[in-house]
Amino acid sequence: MRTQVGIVGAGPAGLLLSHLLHLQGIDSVVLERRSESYVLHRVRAGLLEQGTTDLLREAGLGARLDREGLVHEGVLLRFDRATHRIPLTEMTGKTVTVYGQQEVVKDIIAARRVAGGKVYFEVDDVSVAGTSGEAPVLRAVIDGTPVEIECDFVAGCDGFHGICRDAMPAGVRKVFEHEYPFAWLGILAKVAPSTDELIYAFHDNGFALHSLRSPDVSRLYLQVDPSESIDNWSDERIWGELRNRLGTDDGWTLAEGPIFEKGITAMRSFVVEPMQHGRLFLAGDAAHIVPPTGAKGLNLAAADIKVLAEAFTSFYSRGSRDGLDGYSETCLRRVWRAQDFSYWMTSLLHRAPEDTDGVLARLQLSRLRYVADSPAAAKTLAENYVGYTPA
Ligand code: RFL
Ligand code: PHB
Repeated sequence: MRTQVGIVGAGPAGLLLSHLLHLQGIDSVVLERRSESYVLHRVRAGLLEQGTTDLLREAGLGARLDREGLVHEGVLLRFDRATHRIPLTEMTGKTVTVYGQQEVVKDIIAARRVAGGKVYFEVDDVSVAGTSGEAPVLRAVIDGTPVEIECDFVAGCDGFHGICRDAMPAGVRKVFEHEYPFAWLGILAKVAPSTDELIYAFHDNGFALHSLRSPDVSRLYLQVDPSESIDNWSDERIWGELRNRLGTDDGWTLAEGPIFEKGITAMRSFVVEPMQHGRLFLAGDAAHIVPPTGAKGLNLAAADIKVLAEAFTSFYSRGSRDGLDGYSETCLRRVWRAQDFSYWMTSLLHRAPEDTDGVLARLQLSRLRYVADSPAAAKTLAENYVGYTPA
């Protein structure tokens, strides 16, 4: 087999890249380890920046997004049992949209099918070779048959646990990593959201987030210890803790319903530099992980892919290597901005286990009051939350 761009991973990054390349007449092959059903049902992100929804729309992927996506013009901070609204759109002119990551993935897979795109699921033993030279090769086992795919370029879109990052020579890559002393317990529940806008709550027992997926599905999260087992969290305990951490003095109540999905996710910040070597380009979670508090992971993946698709387009249409050569530097500026914002949001809202004398909690409360009171401080949160493109 031969293709122009060999893509490892059919998450949002890999699928979007293959779709954008197709629109420019560039051939690609996507190799995915998991089944199509697994990829379609993996519950993850939910909040899309305007830059991401604009990109999806421009790529012809906006029809269902425009019908079903919930457009938000503000976000709520809750602390001291009161609510404070940050008017995102008033402050930045931009909106954010609630639309589940698996819906984005579903829309792109459908578009790839219509176009006869080559997306292979349940592919085993993917390996990458020759990316330092002129003729990279992807090897894999498809339907029990070993295959070799000659490529002009390889895009490593295989997430945090993928194999492409390690295909970069060890002497070339540098990893930056920070682990947090907490994790998120996330649920999906069949109940109408008790809020129109996302609520980020700071509480003595820890952080809580009320998000949503649709008019009748709520998505909620609780800060827990990273060693926690989901078996210790009955539905009653989860709702009790959510009621407690999200509680207010103004009569607001949290509607409860059947929980149909729950899981615990560790939190880390991770960046590999550079994001490219030779003919190998890393994008999305393969190159960087952010803690979910800033809702940046999927949006960063989409931003990488926009830059990479444009770089391949100018290479194939005009023979220019400038975009490809500048890929890592362009992406890393946005990645580090998002890392800083995600770290800041995480530190603002989570209870630190080491804070035994309450000094940190008092500093956090002071910072939260400042963000709620000062338009300058609120605007800093707002312009990063809706997606900031560094100069
Ligand atoms: P993915 O989605 O992990 O896809 C990588 C794909 O590569 C496949 N793969 C392989 N295929 C072949 N051979 C191999 N050896 C392979 N190894 C791996 C995998 O099976 C997979 O299909 O990475 P991608 O495409 O870079 O997308 C990144 C996003 O998924 C991620 O950043 C977001 O989900 C992060 N995130 C959020 N991001 C947001 O922008 N907004 C949010 O509100 C938000 N909330 C979240 C989140 C992530 C969460 N979790 C569970 C980590 C909330 C949570 C709880
Ligand atoms: C989600 O809806 O899953 C979500 C929203 C905002 C975040 C993280 C996750 O910051």
